[in-house]
Amino acid sequence: MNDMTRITVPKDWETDQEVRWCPGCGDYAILKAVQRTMPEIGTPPEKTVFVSGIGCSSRFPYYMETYGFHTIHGRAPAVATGIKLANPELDVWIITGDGDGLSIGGNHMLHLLRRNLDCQVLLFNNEIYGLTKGQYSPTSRIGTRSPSTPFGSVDRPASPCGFALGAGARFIARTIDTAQKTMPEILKRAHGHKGTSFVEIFQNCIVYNDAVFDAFTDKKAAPMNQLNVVHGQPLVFGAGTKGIVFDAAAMALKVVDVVDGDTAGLMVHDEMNRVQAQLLIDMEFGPFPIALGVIWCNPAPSFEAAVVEQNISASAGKPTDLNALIRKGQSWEIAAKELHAV
Ligand SMILES: Cc1ncc(C[n+]2csc(CCOP(=O)(O)OP(=O)(O)O)c2C)c(N)n1
Ligand code: SF4
Repeated sequence: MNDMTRITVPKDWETDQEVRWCPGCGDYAILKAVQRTMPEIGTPPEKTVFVSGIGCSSRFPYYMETYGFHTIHGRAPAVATGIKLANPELDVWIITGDGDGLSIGGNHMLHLLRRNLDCQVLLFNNEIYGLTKGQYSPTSRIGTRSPSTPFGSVDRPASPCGFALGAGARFIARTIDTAQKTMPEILKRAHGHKGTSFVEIFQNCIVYNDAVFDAFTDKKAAPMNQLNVVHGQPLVFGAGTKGIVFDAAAMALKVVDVVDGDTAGLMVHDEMNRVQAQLLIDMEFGPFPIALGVIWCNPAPSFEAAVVEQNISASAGKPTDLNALIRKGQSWEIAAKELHAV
């Protein structure tokens, strides 16, 4: 994050590139939300970089009027790390998919998160490989039929937020592509957080995995199936009729009825509490709603800040003669020899 602010409007963040997603793809709504939020964030486009890997979602940098890198599969974290180390003043956003970020790029994502590079990761989770025509991904549910799992997948899916928490992320949030009202606030919180901010966005792939999130995104189903967590507020859903308590004997969460709006005894969201974050992320959908919003936020020193500080202290009072440094110790000159005629 930096303090170089300039007034912009959403149009300033749009490019002249033809947007090449399928009509109805959830990626459009995310692009719209990001372009609407950037003016509020205030960093000018020339101080902003979008970095992606490979996938439909990873086409995102083409559509943002900022610096951008469409890199190689799963390697956006490596490129983003280089950018931030070279110029810590830049705002760096990583765009990735469940395949790009958790299959081929899972290892890189792990190290980005544990290092805590100051950047924002937006992981578009559509539970499928969209670009390559619908193969199952690490987040596909058991039984997902796809070209690579014609009889239904048998392996248990990974939870992006669970992975991020385990890897040491210090900011974890979850939202939905169509959540145009609440997503900007989450993006602003992610940007304001110093360190890696991990945001999972449920994104509908209308072509290869349509309606997979309908159980909680459908307008009618949403109130009973979405738990919007707010720091310092009791965990309430179902239009105020249901709440979450911590059953100390079972060491587990439990859904209870809220009678006459009495929320006493309900668990209160504490985004700095890691155990609570784990419990919210692990809630089994069905018996429990899905937790959305900022689930975990507990800042820690960022990677690039530590590297910059170390470089400054290591070089303090030392000569800045590169030539002398190269010639110090193990270096020698090769005497010119006459070559044999061929
Ligand atoms: C080294 C390498 N391996 C495999 C591929 C093929 N490939 C391209 S995108 C992709 C998966 C994309 O899935 P996801 O990240 O979920 O993005 P989506 O298209 O769903 O947005 C794969 C396997 C590739 N481009 N490069
Ligand atoms: S294949 Fe799916 S994810 Fe890719 S652009 Fe089309 S709808 Fe979107």
